[in-house]
Amino acid sequence: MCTNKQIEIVIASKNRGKIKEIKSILSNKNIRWLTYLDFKDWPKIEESVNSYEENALKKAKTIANFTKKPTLAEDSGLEIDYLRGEPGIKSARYAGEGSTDLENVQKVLNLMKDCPFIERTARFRCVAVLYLPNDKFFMSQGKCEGKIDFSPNGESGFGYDPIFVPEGHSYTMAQIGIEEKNKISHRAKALKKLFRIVSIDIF
Ligand code: ITT
Repeated sequence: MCTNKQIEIVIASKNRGKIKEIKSILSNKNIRWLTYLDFKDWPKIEESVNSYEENALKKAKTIANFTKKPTLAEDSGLEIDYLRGEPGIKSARYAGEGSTDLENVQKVLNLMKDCPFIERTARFRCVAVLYLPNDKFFMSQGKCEGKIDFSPNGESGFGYDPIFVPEGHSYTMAQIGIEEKNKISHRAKALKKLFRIVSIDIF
């Protein structure tokens, strides 16, 4: 049954770029968002290198158990064919623990300096999980195909957006802006699918 009641959902992420996009993608839902800024003693979550699914579920479950509220998490990454799928699950820390977005981007560009444009195919992937306090959870995924540019361009977004040119576009994700990104991104696809599945259970 669908009602108009507002529900609280915690976003289990410390990535401000992600948080902003999640809120914007789901802005048509009647949700009061909570983040790590609303809680004391937020747990530190060690991510594995096994799969996006395992990481997304671990983040959502840990924070749902901590907050006792419905919790949304996602794990995402950039897979580059020339680099045999790297940085993939290691995307956030590709240039080492604590690395910045710029350092990660620079590492990719250095490794790809001899790669011609035609072979620069890549995709962003996202696995999203909504975990409920009754231990029921929902999972979905999304991907966005594209190519890796030769140099960074654009200011919006985060992570690898300045070097990722989505399929069908001539500009990078950081140049097309958040509104356009949220129509085509891996995150938008995963979240829209997820909320189509869960809306009957939580709203
Ligand atoms: P949380 O675990 O706290 O959510 P995180 O940044 O560590 O934050 P992930 O482990 O899922 O999250 O790593 C995702 C990384 O993949 C992210 O830090 C970027 O480097 C990259 N990435 C994912 N989605 C992206 C996007 O839409 N645009 C650019 N880069 C993205």
